[in-house]
Amino acid sequence: QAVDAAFDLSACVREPIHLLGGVQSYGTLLAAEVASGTVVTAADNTARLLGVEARELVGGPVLRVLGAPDWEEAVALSAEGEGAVLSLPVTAGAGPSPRAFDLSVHRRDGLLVLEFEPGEADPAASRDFYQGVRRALGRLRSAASVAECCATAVREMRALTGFERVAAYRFDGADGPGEVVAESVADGWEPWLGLWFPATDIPPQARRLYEENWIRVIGDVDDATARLVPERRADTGGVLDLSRAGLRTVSGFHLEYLRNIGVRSSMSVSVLRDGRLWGLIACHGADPKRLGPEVRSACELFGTAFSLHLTALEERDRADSLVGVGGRAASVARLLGTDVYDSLLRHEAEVRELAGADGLVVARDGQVRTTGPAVGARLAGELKRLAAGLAPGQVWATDRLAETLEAGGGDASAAEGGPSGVLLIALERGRSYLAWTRVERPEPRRWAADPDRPVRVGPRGERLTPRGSGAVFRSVTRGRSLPWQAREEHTAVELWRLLTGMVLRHANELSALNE
Ligand code: BLA
Repeated sequence: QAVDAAFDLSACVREPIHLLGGVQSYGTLLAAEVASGTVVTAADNTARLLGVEARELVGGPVLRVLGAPDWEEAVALSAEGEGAVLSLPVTAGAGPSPRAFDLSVHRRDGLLVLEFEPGEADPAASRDFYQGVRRALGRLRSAASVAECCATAVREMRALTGFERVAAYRFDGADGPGEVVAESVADGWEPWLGLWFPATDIPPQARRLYEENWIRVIGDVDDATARLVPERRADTGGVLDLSRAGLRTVSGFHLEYLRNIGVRSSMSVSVLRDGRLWGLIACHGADPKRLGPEVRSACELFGTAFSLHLTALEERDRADSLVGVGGRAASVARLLGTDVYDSLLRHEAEVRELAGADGLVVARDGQVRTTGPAVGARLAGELKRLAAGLAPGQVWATDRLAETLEAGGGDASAAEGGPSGVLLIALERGRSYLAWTRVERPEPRRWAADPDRPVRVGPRGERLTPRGSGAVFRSVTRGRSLPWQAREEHTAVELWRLLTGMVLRHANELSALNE
């Protein structure tokens, strides 16, 4: 029987997942000094795969298990730069029967990291796979909308890899929760489309790592990790950084997570927008699964193509939405008189409608006039402070005012009872601003787990609560308005430009009269 207690989620956030000191045991790893070829660290399963015990390899020459030409090629390939992972087929191992391996190499902390994976026996299979990737890329390119692009990506990725579930998972904010926005799933697996998952499912250090390294494969959640020997380098005392290693062992929390949802193997590929993590293509297998370096790098390439196409489609939608913005802003500006601040309020319905807002705030020299949702004195103070940090014509927008104020060190309680969304534009520097406001729009969400209790503590320690549609938990997200679109932000800038022009013209006319 579960004894419910608070679990310290900060343990997840602090776990150094790039320094876990082990690799997945279907392959093995050596790290050697580049100049001398002396082995500094080896995984404790080298005896099985390379024919020599790890502790015998450490301190000796890497040439004991790898031919000199292969070692030289590995050194040359990895000279591209720290981090780049390249692979080559080799025959390696001591003793009478060396074996074929796919060797992946990269440099880290002055060492050459060598990862050996038992080689692909069938070259025809890898040729077919290459054809498959080309076809998948072609289909991706012809997707005409963001939704179609996501649907194509999951379908093609599943066909290529044979995973039972492939989901496009999109984050709401860099460290926020996320939603399954597209899915391709085998018969008999519960559908996850539209489900939200708690932010804690993927802690921040994992998200940062996934921005750097775009793919990870977990071949078998029940694998006994091969530990690195020695665990700490004799010279530096540090643990080998496995951020770029394809065989990197993963967090025990995450392995339990996968077991909890009945998954035996997994792969995820980063989806990036402007260098930041937009989301992941997450894949689950019912059985252990090995994907060699060639297949991994093809999946990574596919992920990159998906990221780029998605960005291009979003940019195109954004550009389309900006058509006509200038004209609409101009027709409203024509209504306004030279008494700009008064006439903005006289025509408040038209001005408000420009940005699809529920209210307006017009402020100048401490005089604040409002329509729509209430803006109290404290909120007006916060808005004034924010506007003072902007150059004239610069916009600031949020669809979650309290949260944004709090994150910026402001007074979140100032937002209570007022608008949830604000689109603010500075007019005269430090003197005046115009803001559009929106009311809260509560958003119902279906969660795959209780976001307030992702982990429970029972008699045998903490356990991740199961995920999935069997555990659906409903919530309503509060404190948000409809998000502001690029079109609306652009409209605000256009209006500012027109107002500035009007004021300048008027000033010129006045000075002409006075001459
Ligand atoms: C990692 N969590 C991950 C990863 C995914 C998820 C995709 C990347 C690793 C992989 O490819 O398997 C979560 N998987 C999901 C989600 C979906 C999915 C949301 O398919 C939805 C479609 N996880 C927890 C808690 C902790 C935690 C409470 O739920 C901490 C106690 C940790 N998750 C955790 C860690 C990693 C992780 C540490 C990093 C694993 C690693 O790369 O080493």
